Amino acid sequence: MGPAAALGHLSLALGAAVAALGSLLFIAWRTYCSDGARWEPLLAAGQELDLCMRQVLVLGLDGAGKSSVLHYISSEAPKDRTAPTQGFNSVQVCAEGFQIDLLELGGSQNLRFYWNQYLRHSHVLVFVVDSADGPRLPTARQELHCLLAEDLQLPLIILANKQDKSGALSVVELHQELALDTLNSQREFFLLPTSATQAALATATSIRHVKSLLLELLARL
Ligand SMILES: Nc1nc2c(ncn2[C@@H]2O[C@H](COP(=O)(O)OP(=O)(O)OP(=O)(O)O)[C@@H](O)[C@H]2O)c(=O)[nH]1
Ligand SMILES: [Mg+2]
Repeated sequence: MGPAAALGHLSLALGAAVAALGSLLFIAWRTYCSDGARWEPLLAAGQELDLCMRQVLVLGLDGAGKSSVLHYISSEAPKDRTAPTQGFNSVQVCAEGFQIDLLELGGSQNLRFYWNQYLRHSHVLVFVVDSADGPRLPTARQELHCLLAEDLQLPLIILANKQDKSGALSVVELHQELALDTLNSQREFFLLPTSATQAALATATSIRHVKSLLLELLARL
């Protein structure tokens, strides 16, 4: 085995170890000290008992904007800087009788291997796409369809993110690029244009729409 191949194996092994450690830390965190950001209304202590717990899985290639979208959903503000997610990133919000755990798994190639393991614990899948990253759309399409083949019913929200960028594909173009016409007819799916920027707060690309759609979908389950 050449040095390049050995390095490749080493980086894969390291990625797997980081992901496994991340999962363990997540479980420990959830068990002992869960206290994430809250969606309105804020709750008094003990009120959590009345809430329905729902998990939303947030996936997509690295750099698509998953962490930015989650930050925006929980705080209604854009994030100045985001670092690539190593392992997972979780945000908890409460709204309309639900406690919603939004769980992002990092999108780098070595972490995608673990994505499908979280599908069966989730109530909705949110798949974030960088609409301006044309060269990687085929990879996004392939990863999305692999996931969907694993679970035929999970409701799906695709976010056509970074609509503020020049050259961003429209939702119509993305519908075609992602081959959404081939999805099984029983699958409920939505394709929303988004932009995780302050300027988008008052526009049709607002992430606020994602919040209301999520609540609507979760209420139906
Ligand atoms: N212009 C623009 N930039 C965005 C938008 N959303 C995210 N970004 C930027 O894109 C970069 C990557 O965003 P992240 O949120 O870290 O991406 P991610 O999907 O979480 O990536 P991984 O954690 O590596 O899987 C950051 O520099 C963000 O500021 C958007 O809607 N518009
Ligand atoms: Mg991230």
